[in-house]
Amino acid sequence: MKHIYNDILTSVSGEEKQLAVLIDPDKIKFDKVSSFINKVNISIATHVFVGGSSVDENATGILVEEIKKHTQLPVVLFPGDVTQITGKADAILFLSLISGRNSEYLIGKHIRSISKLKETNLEIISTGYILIENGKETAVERVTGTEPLSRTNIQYIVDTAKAGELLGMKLIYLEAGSGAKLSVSKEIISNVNRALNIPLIVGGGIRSKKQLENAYNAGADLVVIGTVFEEDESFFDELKSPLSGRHFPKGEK
Ligand code: 1GP
Repeated sequence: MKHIYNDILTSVSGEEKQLAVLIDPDKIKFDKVSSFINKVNISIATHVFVGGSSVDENATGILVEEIKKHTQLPVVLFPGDVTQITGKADAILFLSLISGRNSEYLIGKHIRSISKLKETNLEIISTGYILIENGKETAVERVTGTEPLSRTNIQYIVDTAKAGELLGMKLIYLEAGSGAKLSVSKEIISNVNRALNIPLIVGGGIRSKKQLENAYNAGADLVVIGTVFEEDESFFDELKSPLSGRHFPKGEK
């Protein structure tokens, strides 16, 4: 059943904060998947995202199949390319890189994905993907050949997110980039959240419980964390009890 987006909406209106653990198929050892997912299961994580900037063809399908053997959490594709589409997942973030001006990542790859998507039963969730500068070059920049948005031009970031919503996108994802030096600032998150009527995802460079709480308190509805779990699985131990997170109203501007 295709209920993942509705579940996100329900959590947002119930003021529940959500956490996605991002697994990059190129960075996890296959024989470690079950123990890793067991840690995800006893943490506050609500979703498993799977994807990366450059992933070997077929690696995603094999990995998702293995993940699903060990968890009931929804597995959502966060693909860097068409080759990462697999019907073994539950849903896909159908990402359009609206911070960039590379037509391939705005619409081109999407067209080429249709024949593959038609063979799956994936829930397809249209997502406006916005890359924010973080102090060092990210894989997204390199792979897509696009410039991130300046962290200081907050109004432009807000307007980009709002344009995505008005184009009919169902989620906005503010991305600082995997392993970012600077995560997306509280000021950016709160201003974008206030302008939107749709859920807001934030990711990139979040490495501590404090940063996670800050993102929630600024208005992030769903936070994505990858790198810190790859480097130190003991971080899961800090994420076993619910985190505090104030709720900020949407659609104020
Ligand atoms: C990257 O937003 C995600 O696309 C997660 O970033 O790996 O820095 O947690 P990290």
